[in-house]
Parts: sequence; structure tokens; C-alpha cells
Amino acid sequence: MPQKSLLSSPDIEINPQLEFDAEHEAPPAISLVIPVYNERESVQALYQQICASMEQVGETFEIIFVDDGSSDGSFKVLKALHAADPRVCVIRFRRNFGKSPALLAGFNRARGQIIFTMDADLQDDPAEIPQFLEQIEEGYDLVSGWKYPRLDPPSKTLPSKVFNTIVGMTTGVKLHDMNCGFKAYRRELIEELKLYGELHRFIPVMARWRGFSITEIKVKHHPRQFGKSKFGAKRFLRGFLDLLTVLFLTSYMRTPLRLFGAVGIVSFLIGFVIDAWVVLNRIYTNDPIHNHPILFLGLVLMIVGVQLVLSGLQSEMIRHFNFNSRDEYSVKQVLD
Ligand SMILES: Nc1nc2c(ncn2[C@@H]2O[C@H](COP(=O)(O)OP(=O)(O)O)[C@@H](O)[C@H]2O)c(=O)[nH]1
Ligand SMILES: [Mg+2]
Repeated sequence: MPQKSLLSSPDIEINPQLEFDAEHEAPPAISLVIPVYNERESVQALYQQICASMEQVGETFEIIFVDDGSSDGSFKVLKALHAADPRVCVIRFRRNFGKSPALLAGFNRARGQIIFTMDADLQDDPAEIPQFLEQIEEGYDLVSGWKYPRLDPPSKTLPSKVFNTIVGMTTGVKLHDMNCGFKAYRRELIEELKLYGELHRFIPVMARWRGFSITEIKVKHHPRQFGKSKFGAKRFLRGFLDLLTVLFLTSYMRTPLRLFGAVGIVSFLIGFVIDAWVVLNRIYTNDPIHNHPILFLGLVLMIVGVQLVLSGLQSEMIRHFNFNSRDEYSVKQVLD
């Protein structure tokens, strides 16, 4: 990595919030949030393609690039774009935090009523933007891209298929391409979204749970021209753990004792029946306890059962103290 000069501190140079307010009074109609991680060769061309596409749409827009600790000089290119075009905002993280935090930072800064997310690697085609807008106008809150046909190696497409199928089966949200980076949202959805960890993969699940309407459209997909893919097997594995989190968050977080308590009670009862049988056997037939090692299984099941019920109660306590009325429901409209 090149040595940073002490005199020029690039972190301080960009203060998008202030600059934006000073130069424009009205917020733009559309915000495009683009997470960037080592995509030096792509961002300039992407910017030009977006501008060309937005020209056709004819709405005001802003582009928010979130440079997530790139080490390949992406920031330099973004800085030049920002200098040349006030519609370009750049948020630079101090280190690599991940795609979800990058999207979150972009969402927090976005002012448009409609917010797009796009990958920075030129695999998504900005020429599709009008198709997304059409669906938003139809009334959908979230329009998700479906890369079709997807031009990635099978090492990516295959696990992705498995992932989409499993998520569809477990959550009931059936999309062909859940994790497509190209999406359009209504602002209300973004404002209610809680993104952390790697949960960006599950935005449609969380949106559906809150009652937002979702659709998907086929989008053109280009093979990666520059740089490398960042989502390998390691990140993919984590996706499955995150699925557990999402299932829990969207179903049992509000009533944790119902999950832990039910499993705990079942476990306890099975253990109790096993051990009762061993003990009664000893009393009535004089069959010694050590002839029935299953006694230990019964003990374990009872202990685990009690622990689970206690975990459930503790979760309820955490839930109680973290109560936030904003998370309890989602209002579409109020007439008064
Ligand atoms: N902010 C941020 N963006 C990332 C990170 N990893 C990947 N990206 C961006 O996410 C998009 C998709 O990444 P990519 O590697 O092409 O994934 P693939 O299309 O699934 O192979 C690109 O715009 C990347 O720059 C990350 O750790 N942080
Ligand atoms: Mg890609």
C-alpha cells in the first residue's frame, strides 16, 4: 500500500452532507447506492453508463459510491468523479467492513424517493434502470433483479441456486435471485430496514415480513471484465448461518419463549419418560439401573430441556428491555 502523506488527508476532504445541502435545495428523485470494493477499472465506465441511462429517464439523481476500504486505488477514481460532478457522492470507510454496512451507509445518505443499489463491477447493466422504475410505478415497493442468463462460473451459480432454493423453502419468499445486487426500493422500505452483518442477502425476506410488496424482473448480466469476485466459498457458508438468524428474527424474535420453551419442554418430557421407565423398572421388576444406560440420555434431555426454557425466558427478558415500538409493525398509510 502506498504511504499516506501526512499533509493531505483524503478522509477529511469529502463531507458530502454539507456540500450537498449547500449546492442543492431539492433532493434528487432517485439515489443510486453503489458499494465498491476494489473495482478501480470499472467505476468510471459505470458512472458514464448510469449517466447515459438516467438521461433517458429524465429524473434528477445522485450517485453514492461507498468505497469500503479498497486497496487498489478505487478511491482515487471516485474522488475524480466527485470533483467533476456534484451529483456524485463518495463515502469512504476506514477499512473493509462488508457489503451490508456499505449499503447501510449509502442508504443513510440517500435522499431520493426511489433508491437503487447496483454492483460496481459492470456486471449489472444501468440500461435496465427504466424497467425497474416501471415496476415501482406499478406500485411495488421492492423490485429485485434476476440475472438472466447469469454469466458467472458454475462455482458461483450452483451454490447460488442451492441458496435461493433453501431460502425460498424456509422463508416462503421465492425469488430466483435473492442476492442480486441490482434492486430498486421505495424510500419507506429503506427507512425500516435494519441491515447488519451480511444480512443484505435477505433484504427481500425482511421486506416481505414487514408487508412490503416485492417483484422481480429479468436483467441483463455481463461477465466480469476486471478484477476478481469477492464472494467465494467462505462468504457463502456464512450465508447459511445468516439464514438461521433471519429465520429467527422474522419468526421467533418477538416470542422467543415459544421456540425455546417448546423445544425445551419436549426435550424434558422425553428425558423424563425415559428415566421414569428405568426407575419404575428397578422398583417393580428389580432390574438394576445400570442395565439401562439410556438413563444418561434421559438425564441429558431433562437438563437440556430446563436450560432451553431458561434461555427462552432470558430471551424474553432481552426482548422486553429492547422493546422498540417501531419494530413491532409497519404502517402503509394513515388517514386522519
Ligand atoms: N462495500 C463492499 N462492497 C463489496 C464487498 N465485496 C464485494 N462488494 C461489491 O459487491 C459487488 C458484487 O461483488 P462481486 O465480487 O462482483 O460478487 P459476485 O457478482 O457475486 O461475484 C461489487 O460491486 C463489489 O465491489 C465488500 O466487502 N464491501
Ligand atoms: Mg459481480
